[in-house]
Amino acid sequence: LVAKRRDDYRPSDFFIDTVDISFILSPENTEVCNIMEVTRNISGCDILKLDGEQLNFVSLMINGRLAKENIDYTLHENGLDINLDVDHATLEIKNTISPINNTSLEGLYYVSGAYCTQCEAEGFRKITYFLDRPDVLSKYRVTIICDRPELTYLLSNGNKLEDTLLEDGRRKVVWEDPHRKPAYLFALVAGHFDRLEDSFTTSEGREVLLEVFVDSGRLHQAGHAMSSLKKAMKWDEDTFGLAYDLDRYMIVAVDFFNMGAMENKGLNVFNSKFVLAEPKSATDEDYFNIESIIAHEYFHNWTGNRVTCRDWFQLSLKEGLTVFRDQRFSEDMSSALGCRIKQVKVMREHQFAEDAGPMSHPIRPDEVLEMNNFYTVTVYDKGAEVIRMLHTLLTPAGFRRGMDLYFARHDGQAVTCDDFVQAMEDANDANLSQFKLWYSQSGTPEVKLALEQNQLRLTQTNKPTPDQAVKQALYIPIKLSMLDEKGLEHTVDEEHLGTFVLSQEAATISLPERLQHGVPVILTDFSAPVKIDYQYTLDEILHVLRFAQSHYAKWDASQMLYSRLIRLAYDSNEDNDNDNNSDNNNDNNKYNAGQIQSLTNLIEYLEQATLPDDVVAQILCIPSFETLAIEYTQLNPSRLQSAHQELTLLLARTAKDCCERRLKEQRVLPYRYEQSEVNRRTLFAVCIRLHVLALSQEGKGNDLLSAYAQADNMTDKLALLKAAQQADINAFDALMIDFEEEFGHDAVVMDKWFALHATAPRDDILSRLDLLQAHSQYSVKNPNKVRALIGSFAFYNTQGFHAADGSGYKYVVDFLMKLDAINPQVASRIITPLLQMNRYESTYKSLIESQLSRLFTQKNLSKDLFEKLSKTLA
Ligand code: HT7
Ligand code: ZN
Repeated sequence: LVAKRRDDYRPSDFFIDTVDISFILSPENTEVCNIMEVTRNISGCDILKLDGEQLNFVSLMINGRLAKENIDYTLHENGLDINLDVDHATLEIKNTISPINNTSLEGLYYVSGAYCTQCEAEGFRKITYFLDRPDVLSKYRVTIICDRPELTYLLSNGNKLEDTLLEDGRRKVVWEDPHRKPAYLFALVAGHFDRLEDSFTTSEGREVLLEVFVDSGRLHQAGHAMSSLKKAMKWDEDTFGLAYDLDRYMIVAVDFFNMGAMENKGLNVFNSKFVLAEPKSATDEDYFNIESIIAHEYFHNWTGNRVTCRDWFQLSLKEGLTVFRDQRFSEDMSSALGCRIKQVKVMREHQFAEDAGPMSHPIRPDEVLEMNNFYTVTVYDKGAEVIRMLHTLLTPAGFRRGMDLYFARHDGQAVTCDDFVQAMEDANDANLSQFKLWYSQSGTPEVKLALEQNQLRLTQTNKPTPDQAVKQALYIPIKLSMLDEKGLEHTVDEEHLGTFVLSQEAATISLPERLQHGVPVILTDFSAPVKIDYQYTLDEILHVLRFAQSHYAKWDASQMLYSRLIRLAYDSNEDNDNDNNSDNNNDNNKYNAGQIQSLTNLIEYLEQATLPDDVVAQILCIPSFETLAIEYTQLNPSRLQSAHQELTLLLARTAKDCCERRLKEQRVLPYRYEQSEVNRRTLFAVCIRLHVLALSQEGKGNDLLSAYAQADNMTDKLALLKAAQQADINAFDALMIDFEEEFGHDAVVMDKWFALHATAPRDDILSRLDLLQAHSQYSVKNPNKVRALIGSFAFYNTQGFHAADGSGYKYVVDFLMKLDAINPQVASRIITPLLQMNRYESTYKSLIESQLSRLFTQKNLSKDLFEKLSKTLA
């Protein structure tokens, strides 16, 4: 197994100008006939090396002549080498594939009565022999022939040219895509669907037919996806001047899909959980995600499809940029603050951990063994943060100028991240050479802040990561201000724009006298993807909470306070672990009066301030276990879990009256997905959870069952279920039975049920997981089910997964041994929490290590797991 390196990029020896590909569909044996016009690109090259995997070769014709094996071509495990010493040729390749046996869900697969493709990154080579690389752009004509009349739709990219019933009763449909595209954007879907139709007239006057295809009986759940699509189309015209370029835009929702969605040209394929919604089955979060993912795939039409990646190392060119675009869209459509907090949580909970682990890589990786392993939070979310910094530094108008130039220069091309930054530089007459280090340097920078009499001193540290020993100083925009003793806020950067750029290892900012005892408000809005180190006292944190003007800064202060208190409890648990006589039961013992008072002060502030519901809700949320874990070395997960639980209980007691009052004040209206109602329900969810916890500590129950029965929507139902799961296990069991009775038939909703079971803190969790794997709705071949059950357990059931006897680790590894042979891509996602092995205390580390070593010796291990295990165990 040899990794590919970014530096080894060479242009393709040949191009494929046109593809005329026909499919005679059959689940066991689909016949593929692929006619290509090929042009030589590099003179002197006389072998055309086509990629091909898991294909049954039938025949090859070169310019109408039947080619002979070992004379005209050679076949090998990964493709077909054709001797071709000409500048142009027409090739006709026939092969067969077996979609029903394709459980990897990459290439063409057949499941639940429908055919579907997934070609990004390198799946087209599982359909036919091809130059399966993103810098080979071709025009496609696709013919689909099917002998099953019950498959109402035979779809592919572009415009439909023909739809005929053949004399033998088979149906033939022909599609043509006028835009040149890389093979990864090819799609074919054939199945029986219900169809929702609408239209959109673009700013250029094009009348576009919009179609959403869903499983039959689900049409009433497709409306939100359709209206999200129209909003996205309008937003991209208004914000970036980008209009749609085909007469038809199709979205198909399927139950079996490895990822969230795929931006195939004109024919997006979606995981059904990111399309289907109605109030009784989808939460506010589902509504939000659907809107943002529909937009994300739509935005790819320009950032990814019209201008694509030269090679897969450039993935962030399209993904970081498109995530940034969908984030801006969501900020405009809903609550900008709520969006930003969600984004920051993803960075702190997942991306920082990836950067600190064995898979650490820059947003533009240098070395890749299995490309599917690099669709990561680093490439996507840190990539979007890098684009966001450009947006901040160049201003929105400057950023737009850069985008305009990027499209003017590169429409129809396959380009690099450097090309993108060059357009930004040229359009703004800016020098971004140091900024570009963000593309090549991995790891999370730490910025230390010190208040030294008359100045603020900022120092950045970029620690070595497993992939890169040497680091350089980055160009870091830091939103920064100072609060004086009275709570007045002042800018302190030289230009007084509120953003200080730290471009060297260290820098100082001088402070006027009145600020020399002030309190810094730092990294507001998470202006750069860095960690901040400043030793606030608890009172200083409360000062920021009370007086900072930005709601983001207030929320961040609350998170600092909670993290600090959890650290205190963690350290005191360590003392107690070493002192067996101590009384561990009273949580208040972990804290002194001043520390308890800081929490009381926080609640008092919430009671007297008039903050919007969503801000209050966010401030009442303690950082997740995973977010906190990244701050610890030699982590003892069970001790951190106890410390987290202790603070949660203390917060529930402290906030009891506040939550009770806010719950009473709630004016419940029939469900509408509308921001003020979303904020109200978010606050309800947080308050009910804390309230039930507070009552359970007093030995009192809460009538969750009747509240659940009255809830008219899934958001409130799930809030009540989660409250019960954390505090009242009897009510939880009863509600889960009720839930299953009501929603047992709905695959998308049942994923929530599986996830709730998998994250329940109970001692018999492993036998529960066994039972759940035998449930009629569960299938190991369905990625949504695997993620909901085993993924949720591994990622979020801290107590069960980190059981001191190692049984949780063993359970997951046993499962991965089975899953890897079925679907390596999904196996490679589920393994993520185990990759953090080196950050745990030695007992936990060796328990994980022995399980991973066992997995590593498994026969026929996939490339996906091999790459991650070899780095982790190195
Ligand atoms: N470009 C698509 C995502 C995709 C993907 C995601 C995770 C693992 C493998 C993958 N192959 C393709 C969807 C998108 O980003 O819009
Ligand atoms: Zn994307």
